[in-house]
Order: sequence, then C-alpha cells, then structure tokens
Amino acid sequence: MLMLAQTPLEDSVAQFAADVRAGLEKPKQKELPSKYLYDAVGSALFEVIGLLPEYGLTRAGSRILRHHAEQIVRPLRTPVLVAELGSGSAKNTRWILEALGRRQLTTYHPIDISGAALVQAERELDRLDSVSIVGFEREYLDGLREVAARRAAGQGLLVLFLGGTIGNFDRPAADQFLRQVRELLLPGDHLLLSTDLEKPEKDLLVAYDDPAGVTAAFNLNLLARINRELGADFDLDRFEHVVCYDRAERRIEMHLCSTVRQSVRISRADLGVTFQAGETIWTESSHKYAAQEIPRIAARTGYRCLSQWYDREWPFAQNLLLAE
Ligand code: AVJ
Repeated sequence: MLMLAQTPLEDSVAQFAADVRAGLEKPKQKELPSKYLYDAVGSALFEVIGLLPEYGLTRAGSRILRHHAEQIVRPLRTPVLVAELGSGSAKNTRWILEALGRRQLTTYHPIDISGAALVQAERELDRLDSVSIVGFEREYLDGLREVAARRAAGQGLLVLFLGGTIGNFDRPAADQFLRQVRELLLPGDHLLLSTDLEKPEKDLLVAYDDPAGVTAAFNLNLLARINRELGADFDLDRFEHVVCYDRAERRIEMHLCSTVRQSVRISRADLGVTFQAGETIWTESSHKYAAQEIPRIAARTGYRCLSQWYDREWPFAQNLLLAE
C-alpha cells in the first residue's frame, strides 16, 4: 500500500517561478534545472524513452539487477530499510525488493518530486506481498532525511540511486551530493549507485535524439509545463530539441534552441525574456563515467566500492558502495 508521508510542498509553484527566473536571466547561457522535466507528462514520456531501442540505459540497468539481485543484497545486514532517490515508476527496483522480500519483510521508501511517479511506483509493486511502501514527494536529500529519522535502532539502510541519474550532476556536484548522502547514513549502510559508462559518441547522440522524437517531446514539455503552471506564452513550434556531446566534460547536453529572434512572457514569474535566433536554453546534462573512476569517487566521498556489475550490451555499471 502506498502512503504519501507528506502532502506536496505549498510553495512549489513559487519555487518553480524563482528557479525559472534565475535560469532564464543568466547573462550568457540560459539554463533550466533538469528536475523540472519530471511533471506527470515528463515522467510518462521518460517511461517511453526507456522503451526506445536507441536508449539502452534503462534496460541495461534492469538486466543487471534482474541477473544479480541476490548477489547484490547478500552483504546487507538485516533488517534493512530501503530508500530510493528519484524512484520514478520503480520498475527496476522490483528485482532488489523481491530478493530482499525473500529474506524479510521490507519497507520501501520511494522519494520523488513527481507525485504521479509515486502513484505509478505503487502500481508497479502492488503484488509484492512482503514489501510495504511509504513514498515521499520530496527532493532527494529532504526525503532521505525523513527516512533516516524513521529508522529503528539496529536497522540498516540501503539507498538506491539507480538509472544513471547521478549523471545529471556535474562532477564536482556529484562528489558533493554523494558526501551529503553519506552524512545521512551510518557506517555499515549501503548505497547502490548506477552509472552510465562512456560509449561511442554516435550511440549517445541517437540515444538522446531518437528518430521518433520522444526525447524531443520530453525536452519541449518543459516549456509546455512553464506555459501551464506559470502562465507563459512559449511557442513550442519556435524551439527545437538539440543535443551535443562535450568530449572534455564527457557529457551529453540537451538544449532547447530558439529558431528565431523572439520574446516570451512568463506572467507568474513576472518576467519577459528575449531569445536571439540560435540561442539555447540548457536543460540537462548526462555525464558518462569510466568504470574505474567509481571506486576512486567512492573513496573520496566516504564510501568503499564493494562490487561492480556491468552490462555487456550497453556499457553501464551498478556499483555497491559501503558507507565507512
Ligand atoms: C533519468 C537522468 C538518467 O540522463 O539519461 C533521458 C534522463 N534525458 N533522455 C539520462 C534522460 C534524456 C536520463 N536520466
């Protein structure tokens, strides 16, 4: 049964407006935080992205968990509480929860900023009898703080950060985020961290700019969302989904490119913005890793990398980290 532990934050529209204003007022590169891609429409479009033949990432993560779940949960002490950062529909989490459920009754706390995604997660995991679900409609660290406050004495914590979402942070911010997570853990807790690995540029470009245009719709929905929630007048026909690979930073970037010179009014942010023809809004980065980097990152952020599992078809790794 899904219980939402908390009602949505009341000031979320005001926060959205403030973040949109700050991002679009940047003097050089306009930006929007990628977390806002995930409203109900965006979360549903991301589910479709996971089915695209060009986007192998979600299936690779799922294959590893399906084949190795027993081995992954073996070092965890019982009883264990499970928290997932950015659970989305929690499709891939099933394998881990099933493996844990065979050992013990398990409480699972999906944490997501999309309430719609939490409802999906409940549906997805409906038939797992030995798992109870309490979701948090929260940002990662706020949600994790609430989970940590609920743990009983002697209960271990397993944090899941799946799907390669760590890649949305640039490298220094990823380190900082892992440290912030570590501060909420106790020695002996675990973090299962997924990382998408480096692969040929052409494979990445088509994974993030698929021929059916699903990723383009996912990206453009951010402007549609601003129209809906902040009373803006973005004309979606005058923006184009663009992706590029930055070799130095080893990341895919998604942008929305204004095809003409134009002005847009965002009434609930009390903001007018002018775009030059060809000017872009940077909406997401997805950093790619080398497998050997992960133990080093773990070591400098307060963990030890116990094991790594790889997918052969789509370079991707699941990394089990022990909080030290
Ligand atoms: C959910 C953040 C892992 O970066 O690959 C998919 C999001 N963006 N296609 C990724 C995404 C465009 C995805 N993550």
